[in-house]
Amino acid sequence: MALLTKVDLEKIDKDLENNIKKIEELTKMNIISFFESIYNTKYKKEKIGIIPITSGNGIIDTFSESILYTLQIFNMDAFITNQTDVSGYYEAIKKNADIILMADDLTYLAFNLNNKKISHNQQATGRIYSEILIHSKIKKDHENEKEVLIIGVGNVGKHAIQIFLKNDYTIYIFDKNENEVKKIINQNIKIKKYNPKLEKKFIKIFEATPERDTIPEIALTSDTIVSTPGIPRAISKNLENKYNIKLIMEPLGLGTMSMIYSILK
Ligand code: PYL
Ligand code: MG
Repeated sequence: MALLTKVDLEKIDKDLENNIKKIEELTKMNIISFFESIYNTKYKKEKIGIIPITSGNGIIDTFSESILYTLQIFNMDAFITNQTDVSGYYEAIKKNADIILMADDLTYLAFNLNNKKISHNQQATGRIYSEILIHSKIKKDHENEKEVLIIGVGNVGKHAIQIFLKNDYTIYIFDKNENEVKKIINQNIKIKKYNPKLEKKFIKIFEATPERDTIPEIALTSDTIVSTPGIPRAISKNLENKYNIKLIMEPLGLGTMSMIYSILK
């Protein structure tokens, strides 16, 4: 999985502000109500401890601070431990954290000590970016509302497929890894291999790959909504402008909020 860099996180305040506004416009819901409705949970002042972890590639500059910033704009009671790793864990427990947030290079988790619920960033990210597309109100006359193009069927894309299947979508998938695509389309009749040559248009596109510009122009229409946690960006600025794409793309905050709401009571 691609590791975030300080550069990816440097505009997280603007990114969160812009994406929250777009999500509220698309879903016609207040963002908090949107999160609550997905998991049927409510935030009740749980104390959240963020623990910097030095393993593997080590601490990512502003990673913990970006998480703290996100939780604070949602008025959550959060803190970053002064210590890292095991000492940081000890410090968080001594400071009565109800929820622990920490990430090494493979796993970014949220754990609720009270109800023992745990969430994984890849699952929570696949969930939130899919739900945004599912709950987007679009113009009536679109025949293919319950169709989605999913580009990238890695760990995040795989979770997205499950969410769309649960919502009875027809899913077109594309990935460089042909074997992976074959395995997945054999799972379910509602999952089809995307073929750009058919020049099919999509109003809903989900992308989660570590490559840039992965969305083919031929799939775009003027109303297309692109929902992507993928870094670098899945669609160029000029295509975004040319088709007036509604782009939901933010590096860490939305996935973090999804993790938190998934483990509340
Ligand atoms: C959770 C992000 C989303 C995309 N890639 C994932 C990533 O970069 N994971 C690595 C996170 C390492 C954090 C570091 C720290 O600062 O505590 N151990
Ligand atoms: Mg990408």
